[in-house]
Amino acid sequence: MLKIGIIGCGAIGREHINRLTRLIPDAEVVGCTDYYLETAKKTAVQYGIRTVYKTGEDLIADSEVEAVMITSSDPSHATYVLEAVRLGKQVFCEKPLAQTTADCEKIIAEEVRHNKPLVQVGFMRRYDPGYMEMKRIIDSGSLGAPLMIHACHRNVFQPEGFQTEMGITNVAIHELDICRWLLRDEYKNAQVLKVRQSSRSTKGYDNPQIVLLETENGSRIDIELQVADGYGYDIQCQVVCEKGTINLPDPNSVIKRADATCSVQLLTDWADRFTTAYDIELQDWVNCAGEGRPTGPTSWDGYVACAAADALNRSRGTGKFLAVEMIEKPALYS
Ligand code: ISE
Repeated sequence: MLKIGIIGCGAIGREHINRLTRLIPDAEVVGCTDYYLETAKKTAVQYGIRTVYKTGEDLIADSEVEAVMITSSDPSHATYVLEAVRLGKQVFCEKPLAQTTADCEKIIAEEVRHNKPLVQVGFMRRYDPGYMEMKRIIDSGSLGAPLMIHACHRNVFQPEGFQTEMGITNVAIHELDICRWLLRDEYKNAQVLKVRQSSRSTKGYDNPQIVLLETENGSRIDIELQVADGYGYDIQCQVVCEKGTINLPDPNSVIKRADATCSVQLLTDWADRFTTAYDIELQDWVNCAGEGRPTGPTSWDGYVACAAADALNRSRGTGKFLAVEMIEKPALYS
């Protein structure tokens, strides 16, 4: 039984608590905390969690907590991850791992000091059956080398306080991880473009943006990023290979024929799109972290996505591709 403490009881935190308590028999959520203590208390009552901690640091320090799940606000992730790793605890951290590459490097240095990976980053798309099948086909070599990826990440709306840079660090970060995973390749250069703006872009942030990436092997990736599309939550991905193309399937949906129209309902909430992936991801983390050997996306993967996001955000308005700068990969992650 893996005893887990959760830092952050917002939307994704409660989703994960729900999964851990209802679907995963080998997991026990023993404690929780939140920036808003009332939220933590309510969550504890709802899920029968016995301890509510005043701070994330208190939760991490308690010897009762074997593994820490971090689902707090993006800017708070790095401090909690670092502290938990310092104490040698298993960590699951929602994306992004950190806001800066400097913070990712501190986490990596701490894992190197322990001589083992302790962190799994919440890049759940790697567990999505659609993406997994795409990867299987690419890895089989049956379609030849992958040459390009065309992807779209479209959200219906964003909460108050959303900023242009978050389009990369909070939203397109999923593509920054999944594209290099699909291609087994690393990023060389990155550029973000501001294109004709949607009339729905009234809140001061860029929408849409186009993300362009070039890999070490010369593959090209373009990602259309809409953070307020007004019609649905729509994730598309096409990999163009030498002998054919592979497309991410849309989620299953009933096809309705009525009023001389054939229609398929689209999702609107991102939390509903990758539910199977989240289920598999958490089960996998509990199995592997319980045995002290997490096998999912590592701090290094979190770092690479952060380095690419950094280059993209720095490139905005320059009209240039910028190099994705990274430290040498420690042997630990090979
Ligand atoms: C959210 O955290 C996600 O993970 C979604 O995939 C993304 O579309 C959304 O914009 C993020 O806030």
